[in-house]
Amino acid sequence: MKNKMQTNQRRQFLKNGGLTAISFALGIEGVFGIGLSSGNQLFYKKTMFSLPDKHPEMTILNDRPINAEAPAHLLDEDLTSSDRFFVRNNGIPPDKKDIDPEKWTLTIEGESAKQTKTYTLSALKKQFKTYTYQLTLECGGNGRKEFNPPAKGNQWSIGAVGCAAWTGVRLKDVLEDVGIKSNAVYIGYYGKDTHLSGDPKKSPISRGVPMTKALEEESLIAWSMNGEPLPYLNGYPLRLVFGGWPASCSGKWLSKIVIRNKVHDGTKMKAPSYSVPCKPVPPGSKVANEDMCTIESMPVKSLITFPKTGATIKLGQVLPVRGHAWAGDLSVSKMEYSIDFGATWKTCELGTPANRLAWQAFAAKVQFPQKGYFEIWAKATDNKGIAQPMVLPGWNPKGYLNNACHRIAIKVV
Ligand SMILES: Nc1nc2c(c(=O)[nH]1)N[C@H]1C(S)=C(S)[C@@H](COP(=O)(O)O)O[C@H]1N2
Ligand SMILES: [Mo]
Repeated sequence: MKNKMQTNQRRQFLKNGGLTAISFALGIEGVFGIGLSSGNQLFYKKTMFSLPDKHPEMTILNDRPINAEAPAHLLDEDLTSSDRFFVRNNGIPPDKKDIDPEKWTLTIEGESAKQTKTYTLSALKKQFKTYTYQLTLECGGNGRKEFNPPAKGNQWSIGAVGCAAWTGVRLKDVLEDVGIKSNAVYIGYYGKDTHLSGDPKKSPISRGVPMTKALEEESLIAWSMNGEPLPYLNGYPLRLVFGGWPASCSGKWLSKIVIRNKVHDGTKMKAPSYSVPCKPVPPGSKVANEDMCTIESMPVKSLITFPKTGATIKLGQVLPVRGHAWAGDLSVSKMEYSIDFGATWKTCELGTPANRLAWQAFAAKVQFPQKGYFEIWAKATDNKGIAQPMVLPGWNPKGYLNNACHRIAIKVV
């Protein structure tokens, strides 16, 4: 059974003729005429309706399950507002009217838990110290749209990423309160969302992280985003947040955590889900599941969030350019831009992260040598010296980990 919100959205889709009709009605947002039809997110599509509590300019990729991303210019803020934070659902969220934060509970159990213990949300808040961290979440499939041969799944452009201030308790503190057996290797989560089929025995997604990541100081069980309760579509009232790892590890509508004595084997934990070939393969290859490795820390990446792609500027004017850069478990140590398709690079100013696993701001003042069409490309380098590739990195069957340089179009008149 679809819940009411789903039904309403579905109806709205039908009214607009569904996704196909919407894509025909798109307007190119750039201020100047012709755009590249494919390639690197130089022009944005605009959908004609919006999701509850989400910005009207969010791009909706799917309505069942709901998947929506932000165009780059919406991500210009230091911290991503909740109405601009992407949504990646694998199933149907619990009905909003059935969620009572007063009655919400979290159970910790599993082979490697010393006991089974259930906490109410208010007990979590009272019993443990509260922490706030700015943590970057990016879907493992962000950038999938560019892969060729194409990969099935949500055709994310560049906006399945955000950095917010998350408030909650340390997962570590709660796990230690329950007691962790010495043979523990992994944690897995379960949420209150339901499988698309409606089968209550099936879980839409149940992933997790190795104990080392689970026990990091910044790994949170969070109830708040940017000082407000979590947005409904982002896991209200409780979720996990593991900055720097595929956001699929960060379980929403969190109701249970299992401490496992082996790698968690929940839905979408095994290859090919959230996995890439352990060694590089030619584009279009078939890869056996046993030759795939689960994605852990995400690669270095950056996004130009100002100006909006398609901006026009007068020759001689200085164009302020800015954005964010992040690097999974690492930090970003260098940020560069190019206005000649990567032939030459100049250094950007780069900020320090607010805390570990937060994205970093960058800025540059850009001048153009002549009138005409230009692109600004941005390239981040992590603190191990690894930079973003300029073109699509290693093809993989499910289209994960595209961290190619972001580009925007500029017309100088
Ligand atoms: N319970 C639950 N948790 C979930 C998901 C989901 O469908 N159900 N999707 C995962 C995936 S694939 C991603 S990328 C992130 C997205 O988090 P967001 O929707 O808050 O941006 O949530 C993860 N946690
Ligand atoms: Mo994801």
